[in-house]
Amino acid sequence: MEGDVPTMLGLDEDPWAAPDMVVLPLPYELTTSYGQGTADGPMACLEASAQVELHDVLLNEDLPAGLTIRTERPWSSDAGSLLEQLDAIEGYVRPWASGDVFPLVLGGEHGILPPVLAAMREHATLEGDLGRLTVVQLDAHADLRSDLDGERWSHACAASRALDLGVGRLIQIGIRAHSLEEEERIRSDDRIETHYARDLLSPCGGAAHWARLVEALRAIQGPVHLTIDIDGLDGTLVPATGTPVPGGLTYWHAYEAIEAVFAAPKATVISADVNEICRQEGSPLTQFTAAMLATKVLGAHVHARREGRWDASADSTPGPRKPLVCGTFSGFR
Ligand SMILES: [Mn+2]
Repeated sequence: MEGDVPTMLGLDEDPWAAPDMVVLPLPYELTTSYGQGTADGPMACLEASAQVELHDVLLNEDLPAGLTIRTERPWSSDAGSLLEQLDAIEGYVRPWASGDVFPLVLGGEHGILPPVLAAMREHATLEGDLGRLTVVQLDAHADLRSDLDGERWSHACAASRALDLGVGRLIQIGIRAHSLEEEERIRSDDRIETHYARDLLSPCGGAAHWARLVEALRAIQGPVHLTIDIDGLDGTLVPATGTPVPGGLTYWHAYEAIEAVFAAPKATVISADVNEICRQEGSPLTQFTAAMLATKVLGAHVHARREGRWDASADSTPGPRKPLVCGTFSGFR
């Protein structure tokens, strides 16, 4: 790989090979409200990924398991307005959305979700209609506010804006910090199914709640986007993320949720993101945890391919792909 961008898992990459999986570093930080540092998060995660074991127990082979992973140049944009930046994110992801490659986005704040989904509308299984898509969200926060301090495109509104774009179903896991407005939205919008951390991790009934959730994940049908806000994990595991929250998922909860979604016999996970990654100083724990989850996503994807749950619908184009010009978000002006 040219330049100073580390590759996913520290693998040697041939930039001219046709990729099966693409890792898209998306250092976007415009509206993060509390912590700082999501812009550097994707780089920190890629660096940490070199220390992650290549072995996934689902595969009898080390990653990349005979497939090709490409780490793209990080997203950047000098667009002036927030909406133009969201357009630029959509344009950065779009070349990887046609269905020949599995895209894994490393963020960046959760505000990347709407433009990533807008790009994925081009996927062959969606044919432009996000109503067919199920979004599975691991998160401490519901991200269902209508706005945060007047900003509709804040990371605190990511799930609201995804639903505005027409997403058919939203399954939330690990939620434990939300407003009354968000709770009312959860109750009134039948597209939303929220599994609260207090139920999933209850000292008495937690295991039964968790088993029901895993069953629900395995019953999903159709195309899925998996969005993992690392603050869905307990704050002790990701202390450097923008808003770490106690009372969250263990590593094994997140791991099992990822495996369950990819193992759903009637679903295809078409894309994923791991977001709100920040570089932790003095210990690599936050970025290493993010890298472990990102690697689990790739391993689960490879396994799904082997089980016939990935239909590469177009021939993969070798070589680099240029961002496309997209205008979904500036159209909201
Ligand atoms: Mn979030």
